[in-house]
Amino acid sequence: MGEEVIKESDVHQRTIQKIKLQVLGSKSCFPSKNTGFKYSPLLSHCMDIDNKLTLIKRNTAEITTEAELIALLKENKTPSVYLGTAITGKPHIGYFVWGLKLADFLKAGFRVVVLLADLHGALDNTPWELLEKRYQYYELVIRGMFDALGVSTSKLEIVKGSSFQLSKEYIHDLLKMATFASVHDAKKASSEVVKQSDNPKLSGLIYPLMQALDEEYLKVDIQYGGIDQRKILMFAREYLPKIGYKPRIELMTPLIPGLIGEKMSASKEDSKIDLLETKESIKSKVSKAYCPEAIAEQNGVLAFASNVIMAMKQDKDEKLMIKRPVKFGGDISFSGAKELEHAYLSKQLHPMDLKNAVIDEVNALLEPIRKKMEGKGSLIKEAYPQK
Ligand code: STL
Repeated sequence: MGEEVIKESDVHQRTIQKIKLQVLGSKSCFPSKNTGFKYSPLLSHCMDIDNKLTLIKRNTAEITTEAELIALLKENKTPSVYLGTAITGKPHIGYFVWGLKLADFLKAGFRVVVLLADLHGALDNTPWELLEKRYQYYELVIRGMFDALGVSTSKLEIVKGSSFQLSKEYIHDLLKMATFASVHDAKKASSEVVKQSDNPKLSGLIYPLMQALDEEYLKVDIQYGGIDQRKILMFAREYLPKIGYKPRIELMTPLIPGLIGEKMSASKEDSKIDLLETKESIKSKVSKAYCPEAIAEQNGVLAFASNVIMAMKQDKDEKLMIKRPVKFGGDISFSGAKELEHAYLSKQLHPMDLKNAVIDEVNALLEPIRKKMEGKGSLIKEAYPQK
């Protein structure tokens, strides 16, 4: 009775605040001022296991298993994690969600690997002749995204799938796993990730086997992916041990809705904003987006504002400023996702004002990526010839 009810998200926020205080108040951790909450390798030494766990767990949908994660953090070594993305369509702003989570892992002292899975792209119907150019495009744009996040890419390993997936050992293990995995299980595993058709190719069945092997060959403790990867991650957990390798921890974050109220997908133009979208096009797509007043479900504009914009602002101790005419309540600012969501759901913030703020924020966020791609017009044309 009378006790303050503390929500899990508040606990996370308080822990982050506590970490910031610990770190900023400690000379041994931060020799210089003005570091904000950046990704100092020293930072992880100052964090105890509880704080690391809180950071890693924030905004996750599932961890299989949390007990294994805790045990990993307790082992006194540098743990490692990887996220894979297949070279398919074009990277979009949904990638910022995993970029932020990888930044959390870096802060917690992990070795972080980003796998750019070119062969998986081909297995999922990216034309073979475009694969190399698309890979080059992905690599540049994803480096630009980490610039935008303030994460130095020197702290990450960016690995090309085909650089190790064609080794004798890997192919041997792939064939070995194929003698254990049933067609039924491989089909089920890839059903939400690989494009489906009436006459499915064999490649879609090879895809999950290779993704499982990647965990072993990248020598990581954790595979991280969106919750849409769940079946494939569970397949990896089941099948790696069958060929004598240890199962890895699988960690998933929720997907944010696209702009037209469905899953953000590379194949639906209006549902997503490319990492190289122009200012005019961002304005047009966000203006048209599904963003009903006071409703959070399927609201991609609010979801991006909460999960990406507010998360980044909060880590930098900044507020989101929204400009409004005096007749609509005047300028308003928000310190965190919860504050923003509360104002939106209680109609203190109108969709139009949220959209305008998101247009400006996304535009500013993508600027470092545009810079990175300056003078790369011919690469873009070769990677995406029809456009
Ligand atoms: C997609 C979309 C997406 C993630 C992936 C693919 C992941 C692919 C992958 C491939 C190999 C791995 C791990 C992940 O080892 O959001 O089309």
